[in-house]
Amino acid sequence: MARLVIVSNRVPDPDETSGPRAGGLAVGVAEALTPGTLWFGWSGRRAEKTTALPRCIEAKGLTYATIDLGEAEYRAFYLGFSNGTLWPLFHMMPSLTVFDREEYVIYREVNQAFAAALLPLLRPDDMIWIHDYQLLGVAAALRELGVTNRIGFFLHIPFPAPALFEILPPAAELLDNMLAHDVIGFQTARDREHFLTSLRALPGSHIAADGLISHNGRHAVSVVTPIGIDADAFSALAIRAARHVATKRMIESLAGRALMIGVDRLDYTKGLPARFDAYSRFLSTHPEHRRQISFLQVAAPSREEVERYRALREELNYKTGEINGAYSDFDWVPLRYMARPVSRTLIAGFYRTARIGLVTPLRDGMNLVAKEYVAAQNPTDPGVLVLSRFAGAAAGLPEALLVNPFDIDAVAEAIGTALVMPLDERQGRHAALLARVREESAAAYCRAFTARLAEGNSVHGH
Ligand code: GDG
Repeated sequence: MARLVIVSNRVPDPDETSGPRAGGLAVGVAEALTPGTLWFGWSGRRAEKTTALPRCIEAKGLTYATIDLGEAEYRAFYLGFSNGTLWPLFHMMPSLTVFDREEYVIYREVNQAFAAALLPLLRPDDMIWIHDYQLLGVAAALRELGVTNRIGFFLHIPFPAPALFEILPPAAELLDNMLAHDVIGFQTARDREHFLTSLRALPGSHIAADGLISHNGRHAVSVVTPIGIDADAFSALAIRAARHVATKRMIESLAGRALMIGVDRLDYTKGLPARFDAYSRFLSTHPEHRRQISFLQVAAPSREEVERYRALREELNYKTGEINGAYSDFDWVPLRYMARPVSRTLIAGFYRTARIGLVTPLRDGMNLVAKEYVAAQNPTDPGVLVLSRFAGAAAGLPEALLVNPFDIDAVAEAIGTALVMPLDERQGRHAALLARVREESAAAYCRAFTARLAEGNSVHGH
């Protein structure tokens, strides 16, 4: 068996005993980490200059190889082009997108530095699997260095509609870079279609009837391999967590009221201000339900050095004050807002306690919170998932209450519908959703992608 080499922007710290930090990638690729796997990427640390030699740590049968980013590279590559340009644009928010040519130059250089640092660790038959938007140019840089291994790429976030993608000044170069991979994976059929439509406009590229992409003498295939979770393990965690003293305290504090929960990184793509507005609309239009519900929003801060994220945090502080100021009673607080990370065990226990899971991103590659919420439910008395149509997860979870997160009234109505949904309907929807979450799992994702990557020369033999 060829060794698998995973390349991602952040490599988790193997010493972190508290489990993965807030963020979906580590949850999804965990299944691919069979003994011997090498995981390469940024340590999360900053140094004066980007390090050329990776630091290797062996832990639990895996090798973690990391480099530190220079301060200037951190600003231009990570905060700048990755999270100030690609992140908002790929989530189809052009008005939040800024472009700075110098930042892009440094993005390219950091991608080259990743490739150069990885090169000495590579063996001839390694299968390389690169992850996400920060690293679009690593494969092209590896090819420049003479690497002929199989290289795959998976995009965790949406691929934007072509009319938005073309806004990006280096759009053509990035597409060209993507074609240095043998396999290019997306979360949904829509993302792949957006990519292929953009590709059709790229001079010199050709897409055959069977989907094989040809460009400058190279071949690639595009695949749809939606990411998932280990549903049975998460469900076991939720059952254990339900017996935890903190979960019991949570249930006690509800005093018989229904819990509604949201869990997100504090990110403007997650639609939190609109979600708070929808809850406020629900409270104003459904006075009869006012004291029957408590909404807990956990929002783990991320990318705090990006100005837009700070502004979002302030906006949510303000809206929380508004809602609680207008509707609280001396013995009831409608909105509990925690702008800090909470342990994975507690989150699992809270999901299981919650009658409603509110997952309303404006745009999301997949959204694993939706799947975790489903897996955590008690099948005999399950809660209801309210899910944005614009999360990749919606494509595979049609039995959720699907909403347009921009439509505040519709989300408010869905909260009302979920709150009074009869038991048999909840059970029916949940059984169907759970079957899908178990099927579209992390293991299935890793298996499907690595199988395509391993197909090797048969792809070239088309
Ligand atoms: C990207 C794409 C795609 C959240 N808060 C806490 C916490 N979390 C955990 C959740 C979940 C994960 O973080 C978030 O995953 P998502 O998938 O919802 O979102 P992103 O981080 O934006 O992930 C996304 C994903 O990549 C995988 O491809 O689905 O579309 O944007 O597991 O439970 N975990 C803990 N404390 C928190 O406060 N412990």
